[in-house]
Amino acid sequence: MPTTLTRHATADGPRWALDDRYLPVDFTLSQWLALPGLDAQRRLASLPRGDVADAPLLAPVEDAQEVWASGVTYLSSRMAREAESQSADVYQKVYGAERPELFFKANGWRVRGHGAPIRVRDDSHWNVPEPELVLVLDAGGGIVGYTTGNDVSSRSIEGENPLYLPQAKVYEGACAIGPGIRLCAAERMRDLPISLEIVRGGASVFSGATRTSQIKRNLEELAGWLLRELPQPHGAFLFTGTGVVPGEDFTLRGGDVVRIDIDGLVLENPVQ
Ligand code: DO4
Ligand code: MG
Repeated sequence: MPTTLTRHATADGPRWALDDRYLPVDFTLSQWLALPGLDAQRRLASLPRGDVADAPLLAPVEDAQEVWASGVTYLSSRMAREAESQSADVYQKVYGAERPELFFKANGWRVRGHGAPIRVRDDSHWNVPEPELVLVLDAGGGIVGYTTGNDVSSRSIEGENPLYLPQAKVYEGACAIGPGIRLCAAERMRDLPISLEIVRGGASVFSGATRTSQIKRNLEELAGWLLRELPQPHGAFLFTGTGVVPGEDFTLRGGDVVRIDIDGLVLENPVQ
């Protein structure tokens, strides 16, 4: 069965590939994700495949997909936010509540791919990467695969007031996913290793790791909440929260390189 979908910048425009071979020019993620439950992987496997896909990688998302994120799904994320915030109880409440925290992160066209620069805000003095499993959902909310994501965030802006969350989380260069979409069932995502490494001037300045089994909620539950009153006819991407939080003395700097590895699917981005 096929395993990885990637998107490439060819001379004729963006083109999808499956396991390093181009799919037909008219293949779109939107159309593929629009048909929920019809054995998505088999439909892909039956498509003809062409030349080796050697054009540069793009983020594996189209303009039509929205990218959403869930938060405070790991205990470590709750603890870090409680410590930095003037309004600590909101994190405790949402961690224990039935309804998860969900927030809009990016339109597909704004997302950065593997190798593309990410950014920190000029008006924020405390900034971190957030390494996260990102679910790829079909139009029915079914989980068809995952990709590796970086929910780059301002801790100083969110810490000042939780109502500033959209400014802490949604700005140019704050969302990266890639390098491709690994096609697999949710069952295979329940205990994946996630690691984060930040390199500065050739030396590692932070490293940390967790596993997706530390997520407090199940993945189908998160997907279900997202689609509850918000149809996603072209499919959608859903970040599942971070479980790796650098210490309070750490902030990202221009020139850093952020490397996130989820079970071998490695997303690397320089900080602009
Ligand atoms: O509550 C703020 C955002 C949480 C988040 O992005 C995370 O836990 O990953
Ligand atoms: Mg996050």
